Amino acid sequence: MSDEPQLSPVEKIKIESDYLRGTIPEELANGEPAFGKNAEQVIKHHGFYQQHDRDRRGAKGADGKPLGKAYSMMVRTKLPGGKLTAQQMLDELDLCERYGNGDVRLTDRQGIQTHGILKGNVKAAIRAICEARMTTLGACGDVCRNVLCCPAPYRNNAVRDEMQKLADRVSDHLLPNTKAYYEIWMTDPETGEKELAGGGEEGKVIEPLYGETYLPRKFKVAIALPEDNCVDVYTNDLGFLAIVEGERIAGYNVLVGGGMGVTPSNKNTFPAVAQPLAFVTPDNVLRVAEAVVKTQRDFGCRSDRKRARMKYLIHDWGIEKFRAKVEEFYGESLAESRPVAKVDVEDHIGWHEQGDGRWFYGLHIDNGRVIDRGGCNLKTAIRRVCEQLRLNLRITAHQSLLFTDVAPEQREILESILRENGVKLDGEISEVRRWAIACVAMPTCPLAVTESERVMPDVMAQLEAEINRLGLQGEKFTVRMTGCPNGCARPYNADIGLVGKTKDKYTIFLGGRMRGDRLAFLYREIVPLGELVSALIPVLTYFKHDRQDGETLGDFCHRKGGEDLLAFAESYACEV
Ligand code: SRM
Ligand code: SF4
Repeated sequence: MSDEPQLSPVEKIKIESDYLRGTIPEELANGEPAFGKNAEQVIKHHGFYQQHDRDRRGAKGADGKPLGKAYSMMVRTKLPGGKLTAQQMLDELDLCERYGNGDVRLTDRQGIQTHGILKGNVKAAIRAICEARMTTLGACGDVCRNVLCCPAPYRNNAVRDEMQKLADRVSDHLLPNTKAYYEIWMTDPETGEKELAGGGEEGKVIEPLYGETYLPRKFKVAIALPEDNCVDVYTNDLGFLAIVEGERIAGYNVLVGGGMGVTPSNKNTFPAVAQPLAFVTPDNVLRVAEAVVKTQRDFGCRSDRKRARMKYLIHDWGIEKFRAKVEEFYGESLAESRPVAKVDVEDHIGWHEQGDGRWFYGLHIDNGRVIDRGGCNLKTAIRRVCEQLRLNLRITAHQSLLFTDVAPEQREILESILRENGVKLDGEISEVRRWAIACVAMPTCPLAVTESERVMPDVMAQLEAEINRLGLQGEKFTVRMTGCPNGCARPYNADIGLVGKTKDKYTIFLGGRMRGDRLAFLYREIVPLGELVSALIPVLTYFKHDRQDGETLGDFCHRKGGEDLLAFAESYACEV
């Protein structure tokens, strides 16, 4: 018997799928409400997930019999650097109304999700996205996902435009090459004609970069500036931190091995922040990206999907061995990373001059949900802005939206459309809410063990009241909540991370920071939802009284450490 570890079942499914076709075409035509087990894995590579409505779990019909799972699909649009036009946003809004559950969800990777699409409508939905000149290919699956990039459209120097162009180039370069996507989704159902030519040329190896089994796991790339790490570059498998000299990009520090997911039952899993690998000039970014991808492709773990992300390969090998292998693929040795003075973060909310006579407006959106509810007609407002002003848009990695290229005379119109629809402007949103994000969780995420997005507004309201009482409303810190330990809202490098642990109970992490380059530590476990804010009050009180000059909440918690914070919390409890 061979000593080679057994391939995980998903690896076999990928091999048998014939470059991501699998049984999708047949299953699209079989009239069933759901895809089968194997196809469920393959569809992810086409940019959608099979889900079911967890609020309806266990529901019974009038005859008292269980109704069974209410299946639907979540389709994710990939937008490198978060860029889209007014028309593309309108197309997404039409799509969610025609085929989905009526709202769209901006993600913390600058993408758009539509939930609730029935299997019978998924082809029409993906076609509509492609016809709007967007794609879902590579939005999910074991390939390079949406490439993040700072969305701020400052035009007074070329730096940010160059980074956005790079995001497009990296995204194109790492795009799967298979024709399956176009065959399945873009073939005219009546004529059988293919409307878009895609995939490899005849006679060319189908997937020259990925091969037939693609990558061992998802692979994430981000591009940031040290003075504006708004995309949380350190949580990505591969990061590019631009080194600017004068008004031009001299090159990029290459960071590797970030990732947030943890499987509590597997002690060999952990979150990690990316570490420096090398410095490359702009013309070598694609080459080095390819070399890193090939290293993960050939040496990443394919037997255990819980340990298949690149962070584990780097952990097991050490950075030196990893660098040596990347250099082999790269074809020469890599230069050392350049020193970085200071990493900072902007959220780009509010009005900003672009530097070309125009403006952009950053609109905070609570947890990225674009919906009309509770007197706030956000979806209607965004629709009207797009129809009337035809502005360009960019999604931020904080689940919010920038309206860009606003002419001075359009500023007032934009604000009045938002106000008329009950949408709060930047000055009306607290600092803590501005920086907070939550993952989707219930009712669509199959992996959620607790609520997240749906309870976050309430947690925020409680926290805002306490912060105001303590006079800390000017403080800038991140609160991030997830409904399970997979870490979709990046809670493990935040000032405060609230991670769903078991039904209605959370683990509190403290001591990360906005810069995103440090992991938080576990502070308290199994805290009921209703006690989360009261568990944080002693920490905030201690911070208020014992912080050093200019110290942030995350830095304070990091300096004090868990034991000290817990001891203070105990004495605080005795006093009140
Ligand atoms: Fe995520 C899986 C939602 C960003 C780590 N994530 C999922 C799924 C697809 C559940 C599933 O596998 O069936 C969730 C769908 C819920 C739903 O109903 O919509 C989901 N992830 C999200 C989004 C929508 C969260 C959000 O509220 O914005 C984000 C979509 C981004 C996008 O446009 O592509 C999202 N996920 C992230 C991030 C943050 C990031 O990438 O910057 C992470 C942490 C970084 C990382 O990858 O390590 C993240 N998601 C995961 C993991 C853990 C991966 C791991 O290595 O262990 C899973 C579970 C898995 O892959 O098995 C997961
Ligand atoms: Fe689902 Fe967990 Fe991700 Fe939240 S963190 S969206 S619950 S997988």
